Amino acid sequence: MRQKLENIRDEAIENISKVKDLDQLERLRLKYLGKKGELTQVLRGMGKLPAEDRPVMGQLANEVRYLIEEQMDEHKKNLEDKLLNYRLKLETIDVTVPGTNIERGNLHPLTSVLNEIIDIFIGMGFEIAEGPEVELDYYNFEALNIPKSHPSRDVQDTFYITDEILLRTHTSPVQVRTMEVQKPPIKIIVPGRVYRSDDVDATHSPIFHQVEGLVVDEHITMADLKGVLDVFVKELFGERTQTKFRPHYFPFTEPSMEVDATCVTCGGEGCRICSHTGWIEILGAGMIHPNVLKYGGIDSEKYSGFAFGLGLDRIANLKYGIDDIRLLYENDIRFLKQF
Ligand code: 2NM
Repeated sequence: MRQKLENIRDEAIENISKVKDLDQLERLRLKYLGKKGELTQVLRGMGKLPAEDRPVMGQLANEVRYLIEEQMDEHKKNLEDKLLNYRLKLETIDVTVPGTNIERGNLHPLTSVLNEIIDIFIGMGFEIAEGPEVELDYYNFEALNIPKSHPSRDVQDTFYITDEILLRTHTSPVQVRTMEVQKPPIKIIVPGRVYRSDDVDATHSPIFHQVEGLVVDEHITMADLKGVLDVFVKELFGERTQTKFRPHYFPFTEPSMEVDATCVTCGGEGCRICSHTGWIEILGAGMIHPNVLKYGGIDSEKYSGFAFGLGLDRIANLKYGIDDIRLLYENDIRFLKQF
């Protein structure tokens, strides 16, 4: 029996030292120390020994058991340490590695300028109105007092879809639609995309953007028009900017005028941008023609109003020093990133 115990002890120690993982170790534990394990079997056979041999063998068996357990515990701890170190190494994060740059986008220059313009008019109590880009001839021309023979109705300028349907050439039809459904006081601006059949060059694009405004109430005069537009121009281009109102003609306003501002580039000294005049044309405006008020269902005896319009693309180009409208539509990221 002593020989058996010593064999088990030596074999177990030898096997334990070769174990590579915790599963293997557990299998060895069962092999020697489990219910049907080799050492357990030997202990069971202890009863067949002569009584005087039992204490010695019992002690030896306990020593072997203790030794095997000790070896296993120690080996287990080694394996666990190795596993932990391996995991820690795998999960190492080098916080000094440079991060990847996330590029930040920016608004299109047309969007930035439109946002600025909207803020200015919101500050003066205006609301934003919008309407369809595919429009009826009636709203685009007829209701704006533009007679059938007027040059701006020429098929050369307008994209017609049918005889009665077209792509709007300005945002004014939205003003008429608003008058139809809203009683004065009306105080709106209408930003939007408009279409004209122009050949593309540095200053023309068949698609461009307008912001138009409309104010209708009792006792509205040209003083209101001048006041609102002067404040607008000063807020957009700077407090020192001056305005000049020049007589003009539009079919939908009477009287009509164009509004110039002192040149944003030279401050009025005269430069290439303002063709050495010191002035730059910014807006068209006028007192709404009584016929247009009537088309909008508004009593022109009781109410009066003014309207104005500007080309957003031109204003954006002036503000940002862009010299070609085509750049606004090419979506070249190298260009757009600059604003
Ligand atoms: C302009 C210039 C002057 C204008 C007029 C109207 C309406 F619908 F009330 F008659 N809307 N927009 C207007 C007036 C537009 O753009 C250069």
